[in-house]
Amino acid sequence: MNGGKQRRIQQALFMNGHTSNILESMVGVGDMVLLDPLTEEACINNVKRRFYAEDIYTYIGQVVVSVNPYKKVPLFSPGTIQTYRGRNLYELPPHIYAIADDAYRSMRDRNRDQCVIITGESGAGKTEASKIVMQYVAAVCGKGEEVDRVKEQLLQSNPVLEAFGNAKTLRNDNSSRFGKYMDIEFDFKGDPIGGVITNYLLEKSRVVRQTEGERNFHIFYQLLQGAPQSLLNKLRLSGTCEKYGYLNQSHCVAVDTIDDAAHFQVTENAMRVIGFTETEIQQVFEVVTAVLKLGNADFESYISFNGTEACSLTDEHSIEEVCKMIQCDHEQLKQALTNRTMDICITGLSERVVSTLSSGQAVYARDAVCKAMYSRLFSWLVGRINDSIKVRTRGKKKVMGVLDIYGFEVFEDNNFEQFVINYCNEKLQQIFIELTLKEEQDEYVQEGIEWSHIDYFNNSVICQLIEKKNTGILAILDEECLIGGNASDHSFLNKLNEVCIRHEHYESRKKKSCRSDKTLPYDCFRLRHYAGSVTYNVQGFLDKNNDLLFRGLSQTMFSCDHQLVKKLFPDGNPRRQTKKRPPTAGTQFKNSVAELMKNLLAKNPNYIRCIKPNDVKSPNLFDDSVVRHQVRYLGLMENMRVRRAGYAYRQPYDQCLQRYKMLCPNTWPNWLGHPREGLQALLTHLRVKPTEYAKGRTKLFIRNPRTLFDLEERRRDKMEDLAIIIQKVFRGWR
Ligand code: AD9
Ligand code: MG
Repeated sequence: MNGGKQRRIQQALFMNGHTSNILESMVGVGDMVLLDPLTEEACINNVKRRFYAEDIYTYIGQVVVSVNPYKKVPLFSPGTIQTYRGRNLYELPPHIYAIADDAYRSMRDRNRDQCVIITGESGAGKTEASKIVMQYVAAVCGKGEEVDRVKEQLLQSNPVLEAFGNAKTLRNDNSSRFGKYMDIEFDFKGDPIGGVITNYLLEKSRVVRQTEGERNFHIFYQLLQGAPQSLLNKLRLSGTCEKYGYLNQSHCVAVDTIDDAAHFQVTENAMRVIGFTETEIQQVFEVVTAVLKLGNADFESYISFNGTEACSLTDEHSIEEVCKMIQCDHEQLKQALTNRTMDICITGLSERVVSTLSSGQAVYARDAVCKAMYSRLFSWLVGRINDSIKVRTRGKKKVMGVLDIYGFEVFEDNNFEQFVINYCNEKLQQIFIELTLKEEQDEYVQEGIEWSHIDYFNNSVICQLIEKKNTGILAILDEECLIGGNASDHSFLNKLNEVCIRHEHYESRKKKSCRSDKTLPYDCFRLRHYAGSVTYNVQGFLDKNNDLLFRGLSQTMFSCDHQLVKKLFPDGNPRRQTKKRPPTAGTQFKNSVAELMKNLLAKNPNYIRCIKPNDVKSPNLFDDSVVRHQVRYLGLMENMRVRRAGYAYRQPYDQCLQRYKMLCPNTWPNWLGHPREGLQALLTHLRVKPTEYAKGRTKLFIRNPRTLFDLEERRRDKMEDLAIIIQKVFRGWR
């Protein structure tokens, strides 16, 4: 290492409070490719030692492994951001800042669109990591009034979406109950000019039901605990959360780690920064309140004059406040909740038939409209944020995408929601395999580099089981939904068992109780996911996949004079009625995930693999078995082996020679022969050992990051020397 370089690094490390760098780490190794021996035990011990030393980040080549510290660690500050700014990846201790910097500069200087893919199970730290990436990028890119406004809007989208889309679960007090992909768009200088957020399937069943110990979405508690009295009066909200059926059933209202009242201020302020008008903010809270109050409507059954079961509101006044708030006709809403209107086609003629609902069916209808209202509000919020942050200038954009999607989930009782969440995680694992394990090995073969294959589990077989046309689980589910009539969750399971039973990742669990309440035997099936086996309870699969709202209810909502509610139910417009069935929830999800994969594959990926140190959210416990499980299913060992056996860096000959040609008198200023020979001359001149590199058909491969690091340093020194010479020449001219 030359003196200048060493000084610079020491200075940086000193500023950062670190005593070591990636290559000479005091606590374990910073890049696990350097582990010796390369075993699972060594890997776990390494991250464990680093976790206890508050070094939560470790690399595997360019992949960042991040262990959730469950406490504030002194790794994040404006000073540390400046330390990492413009540095090479291996110069400083591992950090998300380093990967964010590398991605940002690669986008800005080399015109390569980037994406940051953050994976890991629920509570592993994905959402926090995504915010750290965004904060870093906001801090290092340009400044100026307009740029600062855009940055602030992009950053403030987080608290709004978290308030409406996150909730306390048993796994995580701030669990994302929706998937989020955000493209941040930059101009040619690398200044942010806007962005686009795509949201994926909100877990809307949470609006009406939560498991014991979990909560509804944060915003309900924020509003009740934090809204000023004047707003509460306007919304006619009084009393505590316990008063509302949608909040009191899970016996969990206050959470130690959450200050709902303070968060309300943050949410409201963020909405203002993004550009929501006061009227819009008021309307949003009216919709939230309407959901809460409608949830308290109750029904009692009676037998109607023609002998069928019917029901009425237990308390006629219970929907009065809701109707006033959303400006809805009281009688129409009452009718829509207690009756169902259907157009039945008899001998070619369409006839309208009205049937009464039992109290159970009315509760179902009430819950359905509340779920629809809330989830559509959420999508509207995303759309509204996008309107504010959308790029208004023309011209070529550079893009950096950040993906933070719900992590792999296994509960005691797993439903349709867990099924789609876990499917999405399978797909993400699939691109990780495609891009880091498979592609890397394929490239060595293509380039003719000597290579012994490393085995890994390719989960495409599980993705196929779920998404295959006609015979995949989602297709079978859709088929059952289309049949209507006698189709049920049970008949769906029968079909699954017929078609999938021989699949090595499918197991029938028919007639076995799979609920914690063992008195209720429900039908289940079990999938062997890449991350572990999960038993799914099929109850509700058809209903959730169908995702249909009785037409009377959507029409009632459309007929409201409340501007926002009306906007949320365009399907209730009698003039827009179509006979065409909307795609099912499963199919919509599958299509949007396919779109996401296409989008990610078109960009240069950067990975953050998040690990949860224990299952009890403790900052002082590193549970080996909990971590071992994650190390296995994240495929970290395979990742290390491929990386170790392979080469850290590769570049086409011509580009590589262009970058380093000034380091050798034979190649500077121009090399007239083949770039491959030019590079050979350069490497010989620099005395790089032949074991350190390999020459492929079109690219040069460099084995060790240190070699690359050294080349970069020499280049930087040379550029400084050249700059001084040029300055002198200019001065001489003057
Ligand atoms: V889920 O799939 O949305 O349920 P995530 O997103 O993986 O999950 P999240 O980022 O929400 O997990 O982290 C869970 C909690 O761990 C946070 O609320 C913090 O309390 C804690 N955490 C995570 N990362 C950090 C960190 N870098 N520093 C301090 C952290 N605390
Ligand atoms: Mg999250």
